[in-house]
Amino acid sequence: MHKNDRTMIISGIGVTILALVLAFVMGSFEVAAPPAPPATPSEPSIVPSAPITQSGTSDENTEQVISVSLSNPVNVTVTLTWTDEPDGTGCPPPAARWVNQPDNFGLTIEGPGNATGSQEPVPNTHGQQGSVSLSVTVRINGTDWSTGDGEWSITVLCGACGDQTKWRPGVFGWVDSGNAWEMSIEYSGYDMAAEGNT
Ligand SMILES: [Ca+2]
Ligand SMILES: [Ca+2]
Repeated sequence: MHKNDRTMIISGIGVTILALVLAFVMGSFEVAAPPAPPATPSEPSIVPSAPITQSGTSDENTEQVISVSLSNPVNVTVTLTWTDEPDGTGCPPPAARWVNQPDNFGLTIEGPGNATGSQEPVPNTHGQQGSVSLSVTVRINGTDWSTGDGEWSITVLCGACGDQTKWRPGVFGWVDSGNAWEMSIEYSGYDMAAEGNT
């Protein structure tokens, strides 16, 4: 090899090394970023669900369990209403001599996620609709938004249901056996479908 050729090769290698050094210094070489940690699941939005209604009739001093399936609930409110019969209903006339004593109703709720609550029976105001309401909140387990999903048990507590009694003390009463009620179950739940978590 001619001396000049060797010189040119050595010079070329030198220029290449210098270019690499300059490229490194100028940032042309990028060091690969460390892998990002797994993203924490974001909390899905909470949306109200259509109320669920139930109706029934209870005997005095009994409990009646209602089972319902709720979809990823967070807050659940159950409202029970009842209307006692007018004074004198089903009694010997004159109706005006009879007074229908109040009926007593309460509630218990038991669901997944330690969602429990109870409300002792309370009486309706004489001649008016009775109502009792109970709310519970699901204790979400970490980021398990479906903690409260599944079957819930709601118990109707029917307490003392006052009879039709005569206005005059000491006179026999007339059994009030009409203990019908209406139930509304309202809740808000995680919108899992919108988050693509189904
Ligand atoms: Ca009644
Ligand atoms: Ca009554």
